[in-house]
Amino acid sequence: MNKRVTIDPVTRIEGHLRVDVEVDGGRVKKAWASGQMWRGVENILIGRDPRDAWAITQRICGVCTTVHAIASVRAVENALQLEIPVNAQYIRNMIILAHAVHDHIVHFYHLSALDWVDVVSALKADPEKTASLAQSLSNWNGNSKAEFVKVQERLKGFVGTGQLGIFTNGYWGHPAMRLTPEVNLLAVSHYLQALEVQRYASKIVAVLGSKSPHIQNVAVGGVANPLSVDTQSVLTIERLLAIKEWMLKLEDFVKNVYLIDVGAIGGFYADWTKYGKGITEYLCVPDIPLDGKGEKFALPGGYIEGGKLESYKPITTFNDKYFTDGVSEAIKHSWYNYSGGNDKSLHPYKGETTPNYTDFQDDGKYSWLKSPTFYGKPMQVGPLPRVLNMLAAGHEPTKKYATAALDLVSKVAGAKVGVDALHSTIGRHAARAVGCAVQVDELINQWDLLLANMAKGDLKTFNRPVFPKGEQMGVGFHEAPRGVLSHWVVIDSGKIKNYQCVVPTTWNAAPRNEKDQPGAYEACLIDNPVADPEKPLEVLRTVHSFDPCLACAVHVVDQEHNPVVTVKAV
Ligand code: NFE
Ligand code: MG
Repeated sequence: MNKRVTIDPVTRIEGHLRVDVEVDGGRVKKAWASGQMWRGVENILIGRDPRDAWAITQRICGVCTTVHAIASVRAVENALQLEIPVNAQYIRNMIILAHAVHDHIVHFYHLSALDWVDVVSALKADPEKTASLAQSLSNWNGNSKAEFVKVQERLKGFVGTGQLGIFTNGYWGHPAMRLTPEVNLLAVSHYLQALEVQRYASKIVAVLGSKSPHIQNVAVGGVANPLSVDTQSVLTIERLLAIKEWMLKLEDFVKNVYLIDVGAIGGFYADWTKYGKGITEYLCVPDIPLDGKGEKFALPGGYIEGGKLESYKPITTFNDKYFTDGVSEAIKHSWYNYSGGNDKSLHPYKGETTPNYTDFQDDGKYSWLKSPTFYGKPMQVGPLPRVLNMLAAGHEPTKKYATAALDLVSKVAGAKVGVDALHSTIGRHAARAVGCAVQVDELINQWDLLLANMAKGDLKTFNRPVFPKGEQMGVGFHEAPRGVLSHWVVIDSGKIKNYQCVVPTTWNAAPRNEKDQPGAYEACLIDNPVADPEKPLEVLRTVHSFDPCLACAVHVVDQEHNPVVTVKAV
């Protein structure tokens, strides 16, 4: 018998997401993803100075706080064909990478691990056994028996008072929870350690970006950090050395804890390589530009068709028309109208943002998200597309970390697990950790590049933009933590005429498009198991594996239409 399950709101994400599934025979047969709050940042930008857009668009989100600033300045620079000093590129790159590392650590441990880790079960663990297991996998200095005893005591304190604090309301004891008490204790300990470690990434962003969350140092034309080797008031060698130390702490944690935990948990949950595949059209953009123009990148990107790595088609520069021409957004199932008809799909330079709320209609309009497509097809974006594209491009560091992660999964699972297993719910977590290891190495590399360039006497960080009369169009893309982010700006004589943000979570959490094809969340949920419709943990596993950010996806709260949230798990 068909059962409808509505999860509203989905928690441990950013923003307001509703997910509906129809379950039959313990499996998901149909799914809907719905953005439940309207934002309209794009409309706020009309008529403004393009040099201010980065500060406004950055307020789209409090999670990926830096990414809209970066995409925005890149869009305006692209419209002006303005080159920026390479030092500015290195400083922006360090901010981007530190932010990404932060985002991934927090997502795995604090937003999603509790879908897989039973906190209450950790009370039954033998800390000695946890220590010997942990030490067999990694030489991280937080893996001592004393540490695990301490964490277990803390947990007993929580549970003894009946107050689980941050651990309240998990699906503890759910039949889909499969880890031993020892592994659960290990994971809970690393959850708490990760809270400490993530601060180092935020400190890097704060020092380089002058503030975190929401950096203050970018400018159309570069960055506002004056570099100097001999005054205290600017970005000095002393500060840069402090940053380097924090980078090394992050490197230690990512390689010796995060990557290992994902490999081990992936091995214990090897059956989850069978679920969550869905859309295998994988889009990723190149990032970490190594020159002032955006023609050379440290991390490759492109498009993979139907999951076949050999179909990889690279996106090569900030001006690559292959990317620019391919993107379009539909609203047939979204709470908007298009002046030319709601069955149309519009290129972002011609994009429209006109709200039309109807309530939730299964076969009609049901989301505030638009449906982006690349050459007419819905895409999956994010950590998995990123890693697969980098593998397809022959990126050596990605190969190294992907091999290490899959070898560990195979060892724990007791069976060979290959790249194919990545096209799945648990594979998305593994890919995020692999990408994070690549990013932490590149973070350190960008520091080296900046210092080497400063040593040559180049301290330049800003080229002044000049806005000509007439119309210019530009796109700024960025491989944000959740995937492909692009900002599209049309400038008319120094003022913004149109602005569209096409955001990672919009790609992934999109409703059906103009051809009624489902978005990535919707497609990935099909055939997902659901043991107990009252506690749809397995649905949350697949949705959380994308790290949803609905604040980004539906970019100003509409006071009039703010819908009442109903929580029901039927
Ligand atoms: Ni608000 Fe974001 C990222 C952007 S969203 S978190 O990464 O852009 O999908
Ligand atoms: Mg948009």
